[in-house]
Amino acid sequence: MLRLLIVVCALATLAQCQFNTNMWDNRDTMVHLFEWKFSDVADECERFLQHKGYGGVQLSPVSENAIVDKRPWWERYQPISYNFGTRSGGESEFADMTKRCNAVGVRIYVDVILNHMTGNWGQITGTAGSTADSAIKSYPAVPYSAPDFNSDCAITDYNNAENVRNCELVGLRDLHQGSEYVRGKMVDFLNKLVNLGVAGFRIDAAKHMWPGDLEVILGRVNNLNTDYGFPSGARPYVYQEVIDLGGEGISAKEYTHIGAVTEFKHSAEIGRVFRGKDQLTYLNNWGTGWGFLPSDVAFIFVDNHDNQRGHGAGGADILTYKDSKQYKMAIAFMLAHPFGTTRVMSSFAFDDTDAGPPADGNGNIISPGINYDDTCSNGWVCEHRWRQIYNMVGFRNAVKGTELNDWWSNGAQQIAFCRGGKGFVAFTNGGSINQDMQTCLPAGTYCDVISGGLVDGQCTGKTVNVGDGGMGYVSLEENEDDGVLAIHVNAKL
Ligand code: AAO
Repeated sequence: MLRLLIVVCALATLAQCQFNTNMWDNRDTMVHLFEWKFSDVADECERFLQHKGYGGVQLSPVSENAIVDKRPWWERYQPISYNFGTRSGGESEFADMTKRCNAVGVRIYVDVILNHMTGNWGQITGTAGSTADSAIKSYPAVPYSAPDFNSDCAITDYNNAENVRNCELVGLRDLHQGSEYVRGKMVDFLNKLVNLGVAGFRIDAAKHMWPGDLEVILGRVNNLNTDYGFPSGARPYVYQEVIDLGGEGISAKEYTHIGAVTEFKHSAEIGRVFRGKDQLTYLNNWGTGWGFLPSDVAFIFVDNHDNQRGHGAGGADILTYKDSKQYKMAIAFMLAHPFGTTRVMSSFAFDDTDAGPPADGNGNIISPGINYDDTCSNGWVCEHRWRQIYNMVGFRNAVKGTELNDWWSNGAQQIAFCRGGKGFVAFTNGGSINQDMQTCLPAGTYCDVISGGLVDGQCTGKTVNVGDGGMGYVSLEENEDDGVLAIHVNAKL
């Protein structure tokens, strides 16, 4: 399907070719380093992400935001200008990061806020020193003034597309993307990022903008900067945040011709299933069979920075680092399955759902510390450094380009499947598996990358002996730390 899209793109205008993630061929997954500083992201690309096969990083918003009392994480979703200068760093740190990450094959994706500016707080100051009078919608550092905005009606009816797109989301000053002047400012901002080496954008609150306006704005953005290793003519990857769990006036499908779209049904359903509220056996038609968007436009995740803390959509079934066994199983399934473009969440620990990232007394973000066993300290959870998660990123890379085959299930809470002749995975969410199974792999001994991993040629976890014909004895006990076993061609002894 992606190949078809590329052909269609080649025939159509360049503006429509925003579906390719621009990752290196042997990589497939991005990680959201939520609230990380640019200098820490750069270090992480070099010391960890490249070695584990991560293909990219999603940053928190990079444009200057209003400073909000007590420094909640969500202040970053209130832009006051398009200048650099947030708690993650300024332009020089950003430029150093894109240079260093691209050099080791890790792409950078920026979360851009085009829908709105700040809430109505009256006179405000931003993280890079700009000031604004949000009461009269005056943002001199762009500059924007009242005529650049829609009226101050509130979003009250998600069944009414006009209300959702022309009114204010939680009181945030709502920009009018139909205006040529406003479009120009946005294109300049996006081009500044492209020039500095980014590979694409998350479009925040895309649902609250008219698809026709977004199409024009994104269509005017330059091709990616070849100085950072992108082929000439490459378009920025675009994934639009459109929450569509069904039953509202706006559908995700209105945006799929522009780029990929966040598939929140995936997040909601995978949480429900791995919490045991559904049977794994029903995952046999995972994807469009569950009402999701087509694979090539579906941008998927188990949790995101909103729904891990009760914002956004998905409700109480969303799995997070707080339910670690089920969470790791859901992520393993997402990464083992061919469906969608995947993102792994990397969080800071929180109890208070408003709390910002680990910071010192002056509000400066504290860097994650790195422990001897690869995990993080200083309040950072670093799910992307959990062995079961990064090893499944490696699994996804190893099986890239294959389909799912040889589906097996016990008719209830146990499943297994192959990815071509390159990988095999088994799951149990109830009962033990102890039997011969078709792994589809060439004969040999394989290291289970969940209970351990291949370290200096030695397997630190369980092994599976595969005989001629692909059969191997699989043992996965109900009471093991993780309800998953995964083997692949790059972890053969
Ligand atoms: C903050 C304060 C506000 C204050 C405001 C202005 O919290 O009290 O009024 O500042 O000063 C983030 C935070 C917000 C924060 C904002 C600005 O989450 O709390 O407001 O920064 O600082 C909608 C949007 C979606 C949005 C999501 C949070 O459609 O775009 O709300 N996500 C993005 C970002 C997010 C950010 C913003 C947008 C703003 O990811 O971090 O906000 O830049 C329904 C609709 C959804 C809607 C939800 C929540 O969902 O379908 O479109 O999301 O409601 O309002 C079931 C349904 C599901 C439904 C859900 C919740 O699951 O199936 O459809 O229930 O009812």
